Amino acid sequence: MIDTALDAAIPSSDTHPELLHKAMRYGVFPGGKRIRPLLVLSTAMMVERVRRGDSARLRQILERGIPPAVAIELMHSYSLIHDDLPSMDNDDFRRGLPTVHKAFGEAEAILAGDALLSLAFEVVSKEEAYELMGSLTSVKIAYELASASGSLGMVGGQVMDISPVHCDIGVEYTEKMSDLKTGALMKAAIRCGAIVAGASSNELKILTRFGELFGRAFQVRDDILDFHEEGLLTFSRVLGVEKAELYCSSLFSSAIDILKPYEKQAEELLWLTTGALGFG
Ligand code: GRG
Repeated sequence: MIDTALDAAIPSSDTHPELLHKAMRYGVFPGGKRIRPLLVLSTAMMVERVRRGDSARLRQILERGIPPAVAIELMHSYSLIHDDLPSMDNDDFRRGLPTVHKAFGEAEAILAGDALLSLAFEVVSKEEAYELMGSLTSVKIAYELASASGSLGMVGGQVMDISPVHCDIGVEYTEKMSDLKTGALMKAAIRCGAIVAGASSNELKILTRFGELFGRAFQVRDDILDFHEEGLLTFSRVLGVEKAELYCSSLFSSAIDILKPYEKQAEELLWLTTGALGFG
């Protein structure tokens, strides 16, 4: 569902300007794990099940969740394209393929990222989307995306990551950086799922806390897996791999504890959390 909707959202490779659309598609397909859109949809299903949860309603909720799910993956794809650029991480490969700037040139990669970011907002605010989600929900989703990705969110975290660091930088800095760079978009994915399914303010609060724990644990897990990569600001470096593993387990347990009262109603979210955080 997610890939079909992503494919429909991005202009075809033979639409002018062809090279730009090819580069945008190259950054999105075949893609990675699609964790953020899965977070949107799994959270929306949980909230709907708590409310009523008959299968017709669940199908409707999944449909409503598609615009935010697509938008968040477009935003994630833009961030990875820009993160790989020579002025940032300077990576030649991503997901086993040459990075977008290696395949299409730096200027085209910058512009493909820019266009994917704009497209994310187009997807959640066009008529089709606000008719499906309701116009107030559409505005709320746009706000979640904007605030999570800006200077107080993902871009702010990226700035912390690339700024010259001192050797005494510790856990607190790494936590703040990770919460912004990686966590903000994950938390937004969960909040978007909750909002699109009409969560109460208490449910939104609970799920926001879950999102914070998920995002932090995801970054700790990623740092443990990437231990051998260059870079000072990773949890496995500031804590040591053993402590980082314990930290990841404790964040995972706290996240699961939040979902436990929901049991079967949170089935997909429990499955996704266990797998994505490496406890499957
Ligand atoms: C350039 C504005 C800007 C932001 C970049 C997200 C990010 C900020 C940088 C990515 C650097 C990185 C590898 C961070 C570790 C956590 C992370 C976001 C990993 C990649 O996410 P996955 O595992 O990727 O969901 P896939 O390939 O599955 O889509």
